[in-house]
Amino acid sequence: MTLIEGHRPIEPPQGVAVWDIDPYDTAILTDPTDYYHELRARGPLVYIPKYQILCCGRYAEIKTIFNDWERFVSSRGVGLQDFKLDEPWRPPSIILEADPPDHTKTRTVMARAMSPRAVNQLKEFFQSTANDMVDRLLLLDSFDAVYDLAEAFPTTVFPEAVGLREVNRQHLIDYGAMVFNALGPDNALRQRSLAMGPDIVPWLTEQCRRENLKPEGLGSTIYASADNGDITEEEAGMLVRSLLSAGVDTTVTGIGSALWVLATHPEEFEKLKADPSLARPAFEETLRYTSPVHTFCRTANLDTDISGVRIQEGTKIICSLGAANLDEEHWPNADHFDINRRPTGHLALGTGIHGCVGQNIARAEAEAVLTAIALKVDKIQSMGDAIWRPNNSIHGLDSFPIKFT
Ligand code: OVV
Repeated sequence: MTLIEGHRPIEPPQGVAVWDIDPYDTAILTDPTDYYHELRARGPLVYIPKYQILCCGRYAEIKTIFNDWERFVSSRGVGLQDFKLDEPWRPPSIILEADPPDHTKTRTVMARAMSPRAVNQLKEFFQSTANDMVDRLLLLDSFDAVYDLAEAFPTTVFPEAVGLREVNRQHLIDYGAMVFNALGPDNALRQRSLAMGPDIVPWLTEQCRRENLKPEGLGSTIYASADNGDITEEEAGMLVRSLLSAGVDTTVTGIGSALWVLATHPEEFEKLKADPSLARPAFEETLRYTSPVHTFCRTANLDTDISGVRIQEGTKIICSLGAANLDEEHWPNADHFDINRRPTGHLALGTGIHGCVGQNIARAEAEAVLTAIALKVDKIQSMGDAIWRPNNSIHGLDSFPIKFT
């Protein structure tokens, strides 16, 4: 059997719209809104000839798929490759790319390490770091929202929270980009990212070892779960790898997109300034409105159906979280950014057993940055064009010159 992008190609199921488009085209990855709209409009599921695969952009169906891990598994990979048929570029994640019961054990360890209590102990450090960073940026005539803040903040606080002894900011960013690009087709984005592997993967793997982690930190908390026998030493290293895979580019993108959306919606920034306690709801609405992780796939592990469509075992479904978060059927005035919306149930952090395990940390980081800005900055002035950085699974800025006054 000839695979396409590492999965078994399927025929279009009865009654499903065929749409001749490449969801991983750079033009769509950088500016996905029209694509999201048309994907939802064409039906609950759409067949994409280029990859002979199904794609889903509606809130209701994605919610169903994500909440049914028994039918729609993660262990066969959450990108286009089916790990049952094709070898992944790195040993699979033992939390992201796993199903119960294996997943249950690793998830429990990670949830404990990043519990609300553990994250509360980081909040003061996050806030003082954000305050200092914003104070320094206020002195500049202009700066890059991405390099100088959205990347600078998480790559300062997160490695410290994990307890990394050695920090290489660019390696952390590039590794995250690699992990997320690898979930897509073998296009230029994926190839260019994976080509960095030899420069980055050995370094990253080394930092996951117990002796390279400070005794205080999330990393060492995970290794404590090896000491008490919940997981093996090797599994602890793999879970630290998961922290570093999922914890950097995601928060960088969320914070960057928050800066973009506040700079381009000054009336919303005024609301935040009038009540800085809106920092969290403002971030939540940013997540809904911009969907930092735009796509994850699932694999049907049996013959089944969704909304009356027959799905064969082995079918990959591209789930467009970005489209679902703008679905007018679920969100009144979906394409309107409103920091007072309280968008409970958005899918930017997933839903179900694989819902973001680091969401407490992500929210704490963003809250610290947005609170500092709300209290210290009068205006976020755009000083040039926002440029987006295409990635097969992440939608975020590449650069955006701004000024704080
Ligand atoms: C949610 C997520 C994204 C990327 C990588 C991982 C998890 C991981 O476990 O490695």
